[in-house]
Formats: sequence, structure tokens, C-alpha cells
Amino acid sequence: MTDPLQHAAGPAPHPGRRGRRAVDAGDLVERARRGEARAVARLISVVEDAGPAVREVAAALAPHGGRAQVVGLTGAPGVGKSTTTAALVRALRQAGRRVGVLAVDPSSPFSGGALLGDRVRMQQAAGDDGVYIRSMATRGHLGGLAVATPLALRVLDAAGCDVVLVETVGVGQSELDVASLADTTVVLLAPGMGDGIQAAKAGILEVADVLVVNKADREGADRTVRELRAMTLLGSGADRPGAWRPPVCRTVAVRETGSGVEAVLDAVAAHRDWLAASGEGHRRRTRRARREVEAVALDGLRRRMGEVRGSAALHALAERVVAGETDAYRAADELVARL
Ligand SMILES: Nc1nc2c(ncn2[C@@H]2O[C@H](COP(=O)(O)OP(=O)(O)OP(=O)(O)O)[C@@H](O)[C@H]2O)c(=O)[nH]1
Ligand SMILES: [Mg+2]
Repeated sequence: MTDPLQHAAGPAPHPGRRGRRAVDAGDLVERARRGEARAVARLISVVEDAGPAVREVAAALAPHGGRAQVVGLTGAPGVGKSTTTAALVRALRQAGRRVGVLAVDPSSPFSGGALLGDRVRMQQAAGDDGVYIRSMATRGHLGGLAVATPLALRVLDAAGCDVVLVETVGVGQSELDVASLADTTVVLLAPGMGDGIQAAKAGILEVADVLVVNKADREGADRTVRELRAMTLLGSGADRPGAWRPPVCRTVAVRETGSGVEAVLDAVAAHRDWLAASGEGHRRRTRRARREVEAVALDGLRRRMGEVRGSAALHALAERVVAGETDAYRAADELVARL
């Protein structure tokens, strides 16, 4: 008897099936490594589309990573993440660094208009080819970002970026929180929006490697800085020898009156050195890879479940549940075992 599950879980469809151009992953990765912006863009599109070619891309990228420092920027909506990112890009470019920017919007199934606008503005601000800027959204595919974002980071890493800045909204409330992706997490606050106590309540202090009080041109910045400094001193374990104590920076990110961005870059560089010296960098990367493997596995299972839905085998199992010959748990075990 033929097993419809067997068929559903069969070989992946051929890359050309959907009428797309075949992808030569090895060639694209080579070109991206030489700094060809078009190859970088194409690779990230392949990653975002999550088609069959993504496997080859992942394989071709595997030996070429580990150089870039991934810096996550997070904080409440409107706190100034995009403005700060743009300021950091300018400063890093002035220092001759190659920079990647990934703006990730976990809440939107489409590329958000705001993010898109940001991206265009940033590219103009940078005005050169030493910076790659992309925005990513879920495209309505559950688990999609958790799979696509780490791989997009690998693309930018392979392309020779020294630093990749990742902007996301919020902390820890989505399947993809930036702290799990980044080597270094920068948490932004603004005076009057969320003071230190609120930050502590929201669990922000635990994930922050660098704290930034942006909009320091506004009233109340001094107080917020003071409170945060006091809290990082109280923080558990921060006084152990060799521990990292998150510095608190104050910035005005808007270009015309900008200040404090250099200090943020210094803090980020110091954290990079600490990551290397303490071994924490390796631990974080291993943790990141573990989550990535998990996300890919989950994604694969979801897809196979999708293929099984409506299959004759599932129907047969359902009939047996109705007839009282088995129960939903045993039926589910059977189903999963055959995936
Ligand atoms: N006064 C002042 N305004 C700022 C500063 N930084 C950013 N802004 C303004 O704050 C607004 C929001 O800034 P964005 O950079 O878009 O904030 P964001 O955190 O990226 O916002 P979302 O992506 O929507 O969460 C903009 O109007 C900025 O011009 C600052 O240092 N001082
Ligand atoms: Mg933004």
C-alpha cells in the first residue's frame, strides 16, 4: 500500500520548479565575499524567500563566518533606534569600517513602510558602498524570521562587514528577540518614556550590554542616566572580578545636534574585547547556533505538517479516533513518527 505521508515527506522540489532562476549559491557567495553589493542583496532575498535554494546558500556560507560583531539595538517604539543606527553607521564609516544593517520587524507580515523609509534614508546618509542595509519582515510565515535572520547575518558577515547592526522593536516579546541574535545588545531608553525603574521591571537590564539614554537633549536625561547607573551597580554579579558592567551612555542621535555616538561605539568595541577575553563570545555564538538549529528543525516540521494536512493518512487516523480505536495522543504520535 502506498503511504501518502511518505509521498508528502519526499524529496524537496527542484529549485527551478517555481519558474525562478536557478541559484548558483557557491558563485553568489564568492561574489559577495568580494564585496559585490548585488550578490549580497540576492543572497538575502534567497534567504528571505526560504525556497529550496536556501540550503545551498547556508552550506556555501558556513565556512566564511565569525568575523563580524553583531550589535543588536532594541528599545520601545520611537525611542530613536533608527536615528541612532544611522548615526552609528556614519561614525563607523568615518572610521573606515564596513557595516551591515538589518532592520527586523517581527510584528509586521510585510516589509513595514516605516522601516523601508528608514532604510532609504540610511543608505543616502551613508552614501557609499561600504554599507549594506536591508529590512526583513515575516511575510506571514510563522517561524520565518527565526530562520531567516541568522542566515541573513551570515550573509553580511561573509560579505566582510566588521559590524552588523540589527534593529528590532521591543525586547523578548517575540519569537525573535534581538538579545538571542547579537554578540552585543544595546538597549535604548529616552527620558520620560521609560525611566530606570520601568526598565528594570521590563527585564531590560538583564539583556543590556550597553545602555543608551537617547534624546538627552530632553528634560530628565540626567536623572534617567543616574538611575540606570545605580541599577547596573546593584545588578547581580556585576561586581564579580572580570564581569561586564553595562556602561550607560547618553546620546542625541539626530544629526544636526548629535552627540555621544562615539562613546557608544567605544562601549561596543570594549564589549567586543571583553567577549573575546572572557570566552563569553564563544558561549553566545554557540547558544545562537543552538537556537538556529532548533528553529530550522521546527520550521521543517511545520512544513511537513502542512503537507500532511488533508492527507489520506491523517484522515484514516481521524476515522480511528472517531471509532474509538485510538485516541488523539496516540494518533498524533503515529503521525509525528511518520513525518
Ligand atoms: N529630540 C530628539 N529627537 C530624537 C532623537 N533621536 C531620535 N529622535 C526623533 O525621535 C523620532 C523617532 O525616532 P526613530 O529613530 O524613528 O525611533 P525608532 O526607535 O527607530 O522608532 P520605531 O522604529 O518606530 O520603533 C524621530 O522623529 C526622531 O527624529 C534625539 O536624540 N533627540
Ligand atoms: Mg525604527
